[in-house]
Amino acid sequence: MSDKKITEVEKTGLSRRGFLGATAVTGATLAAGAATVGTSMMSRETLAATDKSALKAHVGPAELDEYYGVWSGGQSGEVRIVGLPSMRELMRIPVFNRCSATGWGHTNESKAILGKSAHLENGDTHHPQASMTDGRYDGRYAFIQDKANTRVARIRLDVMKCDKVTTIPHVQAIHGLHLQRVPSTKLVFACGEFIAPYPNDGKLIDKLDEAEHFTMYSALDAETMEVAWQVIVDGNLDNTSTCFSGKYAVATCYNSEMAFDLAGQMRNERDWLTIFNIPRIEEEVKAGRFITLADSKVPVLDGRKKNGKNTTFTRYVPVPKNPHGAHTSPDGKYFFANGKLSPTVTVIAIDRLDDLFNDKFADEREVVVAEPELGLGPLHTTFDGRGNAYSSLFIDSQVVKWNIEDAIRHYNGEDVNYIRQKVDVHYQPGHLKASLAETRDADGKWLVVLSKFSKDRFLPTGPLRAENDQLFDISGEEMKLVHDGPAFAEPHDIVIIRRDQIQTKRVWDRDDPFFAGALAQAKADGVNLESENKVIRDGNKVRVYMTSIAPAFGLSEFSVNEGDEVTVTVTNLDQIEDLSHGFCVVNHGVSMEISPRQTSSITFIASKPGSHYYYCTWFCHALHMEMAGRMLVRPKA
Ligand code: CUK
Ligand code: CUA
Ligand code: CA
Repeated sequence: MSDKKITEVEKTGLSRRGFLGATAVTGATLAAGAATVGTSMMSRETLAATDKSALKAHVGPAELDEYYGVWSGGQSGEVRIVGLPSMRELMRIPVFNRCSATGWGHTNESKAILGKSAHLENGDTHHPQASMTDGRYDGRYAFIQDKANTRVARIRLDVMKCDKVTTIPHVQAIHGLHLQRVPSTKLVFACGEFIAPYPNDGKLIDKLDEAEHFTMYSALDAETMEVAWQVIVDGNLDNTSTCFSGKYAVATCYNSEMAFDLAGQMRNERDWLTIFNIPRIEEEVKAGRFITLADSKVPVLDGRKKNGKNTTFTRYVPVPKNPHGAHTSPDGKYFFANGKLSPTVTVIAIDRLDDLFNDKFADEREVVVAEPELGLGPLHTTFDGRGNAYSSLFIDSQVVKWNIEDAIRHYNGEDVNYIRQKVDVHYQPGHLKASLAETRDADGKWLVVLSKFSKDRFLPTGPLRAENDQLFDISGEEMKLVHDGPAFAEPHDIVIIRRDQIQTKRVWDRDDPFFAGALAQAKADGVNLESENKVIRDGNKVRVYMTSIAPAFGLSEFSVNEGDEVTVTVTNLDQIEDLSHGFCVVNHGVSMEISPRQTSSITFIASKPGSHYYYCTWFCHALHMEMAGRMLVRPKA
């Protein structure tokens, strides 16, 4: 923390610590924080001290990383796979976006997965999570939400492709996402962030005060990806986390005011952490004590307080105003609500929640066991598995390492210092995540801090800049910065998985469900994809089947008529690992990936008479340039 930054904050007339306590804080305060970035630089001494850690983080050419990082891609709509500790980007997985390389959003396979939301071409991914069995990664799936278009998607980790997309009904903007960790990931939880009227049909648009407004917490079945149930809540829902027993889920609420303007959302001194009792919710659903809303069959429970009285399955624990991150320590003992506008993080003992739900406490705050003051703008917290927590301080541009048990002792009146270290990050950190910190295996080796501003850390690229994903070695007493990693818009959160916990396929299985539609169509057309190249006409629909073996497509030309709807299905017969082909028709906006043993298909209109080349886009062979053919389009008579 440089002197200049302190001065900047003081200029706003507020003391540095605790200044967000009693007064209504406007967005200008957060903006003041942003204005101070770029003033703290690492000293030469600090850099020297990091040398040893940097050596540990060095992954040489041809060496493999220890971890897979699953990165959200923010408003890019994608998910990225990054190796740790090298921080090398290994793959991009298109999910809600469109992908020129793979044809995601254009191929028939991806359109079938995107389903009824296939016409929406953007997404906003924040919170990746990976499936677990007994609180440990089981390598099956990753899940990701879409704030932009209210969806949740699943990614198969064996092929690193999205295979399911579900639009969540009745709510707007899925933000927080987490999942059951124990006994295994049966449910995925999703927070509808914004409070919206129901029904939202516009009939009350001129007198919205008369409309009922709410949002909901949704649970999806991890296998079918159908919505299992929804719970209407008081206030809104921001971030969510779950315990290690499968019983409780929590979500932060920053808009207990249910306001629609900035000042209104900051009116209350305290908002709350909403707690969901999953077995009790399932009991209600099983007993048929639910409603359905007009346009869906999803069971809906009303989890709102009625006349100050709680339901059996929800509780609202007051926490300082406008909390943000919701997290769980890997020992399964505590939930954490990050203060954002308060310099505190609230620690809640999970072993007190049974008593809370059985109404043993006069005050819901009795589940709070610590509320350490950490610094300005605590957004998120992660863990090293050794009893320490690491919280990002957005406004201070720092990460603070603190000891959980010491914070509890301090809350109980003991004179102990729970802060272990503060380190500058560059700049304005959001999420941070330690290796395996979402699981029982939290190993306290590496910490990634996703900074929102990179400013002077990289060559400037015009007004739009990269974010800065920083890697720290946290294996010792002190956090040591070892790497700055530029990232395009905009990683919000990541999970870090040990490499042996994910087994990926080297080539596709020929009967993979990812391209089941194309296999079924070929079967109906009597085409053997392993050997045949065929053009089948079906009215004005033409289905072109061809193989690809480097460096040639099975067909060097095919003929269609102007206006035909053409479906090209390409099967890559190459068995060699890493030998992907592509299929692109020039001037038709048609392009797709066909990896080893994969079948891919794409449908388009042959709208232009003439001779049009198609060619392979992946450089697959010395004669890759020659891997091309022609689509001959006869003009309408
Ligand atoms: S949010 Cu982005 S920094 Cu969407 Cu988890 Cu906190
Ligand atoms: Cu096939 Cu390039
Ligand atoms: Ca609020």
